[in-house]
Amino acid sequence: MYTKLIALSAALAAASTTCAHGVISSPPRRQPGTAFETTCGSQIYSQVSSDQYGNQQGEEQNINSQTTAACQLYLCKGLLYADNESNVQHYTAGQSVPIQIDIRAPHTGVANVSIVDTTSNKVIAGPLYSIPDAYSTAHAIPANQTSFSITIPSLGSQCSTAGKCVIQWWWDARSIDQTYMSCVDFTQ
Ligand SMILES: *[C@@H]1O[C@H](CO)[C@@H](O)[C@H](O)[C@H]1NC(C)=O
Ligand SMILES: *[C@@H]1O[C@H](CO)[C@@H](O)[C@H](O)[C@H]1NC(C)=O
Ligand SMILES: CC(=O)N[C@H]1CO[C@H](CO)[C@@H](O)[C@@H]1O
Repeated sequence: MYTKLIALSAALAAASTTCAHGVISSPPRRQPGTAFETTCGSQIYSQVSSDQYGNQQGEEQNINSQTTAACQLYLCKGLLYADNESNVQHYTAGQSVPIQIDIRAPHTGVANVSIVDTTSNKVIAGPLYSIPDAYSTAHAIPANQTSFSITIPSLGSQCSTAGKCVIQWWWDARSIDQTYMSCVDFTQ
């Protein structure tokens, strides 16, 4: 009986650490698919497919011999354009793009939204929106942390090829070492 209780509380603790936390809910975000599975391994793929709200550090725990050098967990949590070719938005310079964030479990941190070049994993514009006291557990989350707009800058020809650029939402909760990313593929 005692052993059963311990097993149950361990299972509940595991559930509460894996059940969480945040994604872009609109525009359509990068989704897991077979290219991601091949690149990062079936364990990371299963984890992200069953819960897209989880953090990058959680994925790291499932790195194994199937995880290739091309798996970049610090870029869109490893999700790939190859799985999202029919999922690309087109934005013009100066366009205002509404962003919706869905938070399942808050953790106080900082968050921002930037344009990232996926070939170099470098921010090429931004932050376009910054949230210094993000998704706090200390007070109600202000509406402008989950619903806001960004203005797409002029990017020249840098983002003319699909797959090259993403809008990346980044949320970092240092106090608990959890980092969340969610990406929208787009061209300009
Ligand atoms: C966004 O926030 C992260 C985490 O604090 C930080 O590392 C990154 O430099 C920020 N991005 C920009 C473009 O400032
Ligand atoms: C969000 O709204 C709060 C007031 O609720 C304001 O203090 C803050 O500056 C706003 N943040 C941004 C990024 O506009
Ligand atoms: C959500 C979504 O649109 N996913 C698409 C990503 O791209 C692949 C490959 O083109 C499609 O099969 C998915 O439907």
